Amino acid sequence: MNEAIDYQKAIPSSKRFGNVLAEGAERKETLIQPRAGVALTNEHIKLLQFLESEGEADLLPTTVDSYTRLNRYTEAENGIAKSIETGRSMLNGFPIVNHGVEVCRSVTSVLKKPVQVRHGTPDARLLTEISIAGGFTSYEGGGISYNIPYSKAHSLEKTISHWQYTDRLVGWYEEAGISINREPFGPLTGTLIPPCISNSVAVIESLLAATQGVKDITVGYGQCGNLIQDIAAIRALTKTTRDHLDKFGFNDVRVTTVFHQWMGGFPQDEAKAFGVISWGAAAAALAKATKVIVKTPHEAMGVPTKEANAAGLRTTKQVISMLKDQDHREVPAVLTESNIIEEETRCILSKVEELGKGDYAIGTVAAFEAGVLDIPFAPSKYNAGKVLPARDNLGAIRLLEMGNLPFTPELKAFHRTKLEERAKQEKRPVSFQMVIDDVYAIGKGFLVGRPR
Ligand code: 8ZB
Repeated sequence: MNEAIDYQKAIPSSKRFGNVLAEGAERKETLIQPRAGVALTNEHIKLLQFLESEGEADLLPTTVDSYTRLNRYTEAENGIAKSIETGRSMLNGFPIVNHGVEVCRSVTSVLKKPVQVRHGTPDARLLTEISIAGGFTSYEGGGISYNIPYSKAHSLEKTISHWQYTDRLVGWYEEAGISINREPFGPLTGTLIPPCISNSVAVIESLLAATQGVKDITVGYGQCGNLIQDIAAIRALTKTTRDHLDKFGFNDVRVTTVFHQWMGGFPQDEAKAFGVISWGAAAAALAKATKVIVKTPHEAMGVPTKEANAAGLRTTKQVISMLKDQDHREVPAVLTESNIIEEETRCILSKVEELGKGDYAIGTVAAFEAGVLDIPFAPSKYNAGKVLPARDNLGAIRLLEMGNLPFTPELKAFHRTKLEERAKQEKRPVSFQMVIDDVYAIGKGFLVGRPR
């Protein structure tokens, strides 16, 4: 620990993730960040340097491979060996645990920009230890957001406890004077998630992190596609997170936001994919998100080449720079939508708090059991799976099945009315077919999945 603390202390301020975010927020400038990771160290360094120079990235990632995410280190080792043998990456990310602390330092130290670990690991305790000692200054994930959308059989009690370990480790660094940025994974399953559900999870994970001593949190949200709803969601997310942290005495915790460009199915045509990317860039800029996570024209195909990755970044940079002087957060329609999201989120969070008798960790487990928290399309057997979303007539995401979400009768009626408007327009009843049509719509070139 002491050696790692000394190593972190020597990292210049311009390369500390939290500082760069805070400076961007101060300038009201949306920063851009890609996803990227390959198996071998030299290739990974070249990839990140390319995204820095040719992609104009403000912030860098190291995306971890799927074996490491599942703690399958022997298979990760075989992946490294096969990559050396074949001369191409046989893993879908950089296996941080197998490479170890010194190799991680050789990556993080050679770059100009701050680097964050991005993954999807239910039990990330060892990965966190190695990552922070390895010089990364930001770390993604949380006990809910890296469990329920990612896994079938990990219990929430266990993953919340595993992530309390990660957050406590970050808290320990904080107490030694080193700030490590933490980012709960906002988009969850990335499939038609209503903002109130992702915002609720983001607030809970922020509270759980702050409880363990985390001081710098970036809360996230995945683009829905309706501009008003997207800006409102980021506005509500900022407000609700701040309010809840303050309520529990965490006034000294810094909050920034991340907007994820469309996380659902993409068109295969690269030109059309750039259209989707641009629309996400516009929404992020108009919402004044602190940073935007950028997609690539290869999204429908798989892990992108470095050229495709840089192209997504430059497309985004162009739109962001053009919109930097426009701020749509106080537009009347945005305020109306933001108030609805805030009210829905309040309903969910106060029920979680009640179920946990003031303890959000206990409340979260009880809330998932009761379906008070319910993430659409999640694979986990600990998720009720009763909630079904669909788009309204303007493409905003509403709820067709509300399961056991603790909404007021007025909120329930609001969702029903919105979907009835669409049903009338399409001359078909509100039904599961709408859900299916919406899941595939963007890949086919539309936002709302209308009947042909
Ligand atoms: C939950 C995040 C999914 C997104 C991208 C996927 C998808 C995963 C890599 C990557 C570049 C990688 N992703 N692994 N992008 N390099 N090694 O994360 O394409 O967009």
